[in-house]
Amino acid sequence: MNYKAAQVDQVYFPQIEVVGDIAQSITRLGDILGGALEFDRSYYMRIKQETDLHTSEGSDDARFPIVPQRFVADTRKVMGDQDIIALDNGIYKIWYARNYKAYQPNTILLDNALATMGAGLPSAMMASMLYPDRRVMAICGDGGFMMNSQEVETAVRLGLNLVITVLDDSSYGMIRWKQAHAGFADWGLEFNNPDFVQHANSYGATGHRVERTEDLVPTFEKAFAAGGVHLVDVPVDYSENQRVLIDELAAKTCLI
Ligand SMILES: Cc1ncc(C[n+]2csc(CCOP(=O)(O)OP(=O)(O)O)c2C)c(N)n1
Repeated sequence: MNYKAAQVDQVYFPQIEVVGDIAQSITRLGDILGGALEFDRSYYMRIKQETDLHTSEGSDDARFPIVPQRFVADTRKVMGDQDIIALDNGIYKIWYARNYKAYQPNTILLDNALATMGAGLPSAMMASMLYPDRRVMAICGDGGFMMNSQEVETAVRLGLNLVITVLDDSSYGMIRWKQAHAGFADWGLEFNNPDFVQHANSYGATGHRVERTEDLVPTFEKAFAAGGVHLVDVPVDYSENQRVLIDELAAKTCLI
């Protein structure tokens, strides 16, 4: 249901489409069903409260390496309503989609269909060129960042203001999660990284490594205040993937 007709493709093919104003369309559908869709505000408010409570769990978790609930919450703290995050593709994308509230349109950039790794940094660079007065942060996994890391040179050469967050688990976390979900052994998805601080510095950017969870917000603030291109290497602990994105989800939905 939307103002525009869907762009049908291989992975997005709605079977029934209603093109038009969502509120009016729902009201008219409700009329056809004899008022069965009557709007009960308190019911939806309760769902919203429960969702907010659920997604705020762990946002102050002090563990190091940093758990997803905490790094998403800390990102939200340093980004204003109009500021833009551009996500690459990895398991953190699911955590940002669940936990990061958008207050303005087009302030979370992510590509869901092809989900190409390596796209996060270039899309952040374009956002920074189009909106030089806003804070822009690229958020990448270590695997995805290394697929296009040479673009740090372009960002520095163009004089962009940009923070690149590299979520560092020395592995293809998303595929580890899928492997676990499919009941396979944890196999073949770990790798070694370069020293990201030196890597960034060698391009003329400024590298930072977060060594304590409480340093994440101040490091982001320092980087945005200084201007220019900054890379923040953030060690992450993805052990919550199993509990929240596999066990809890299965228990709550019976869908997976
Ligand atoms: C170009 C490309 N190759 C492979 C994939 C499949 N894929 C999706 S997520 C992922 C792992 C991402 O790892 P990383 O960037 O380190 O992020 P993490 O999941 O660890 O947070 C892979 C291999 C893809 N989406 N795009």
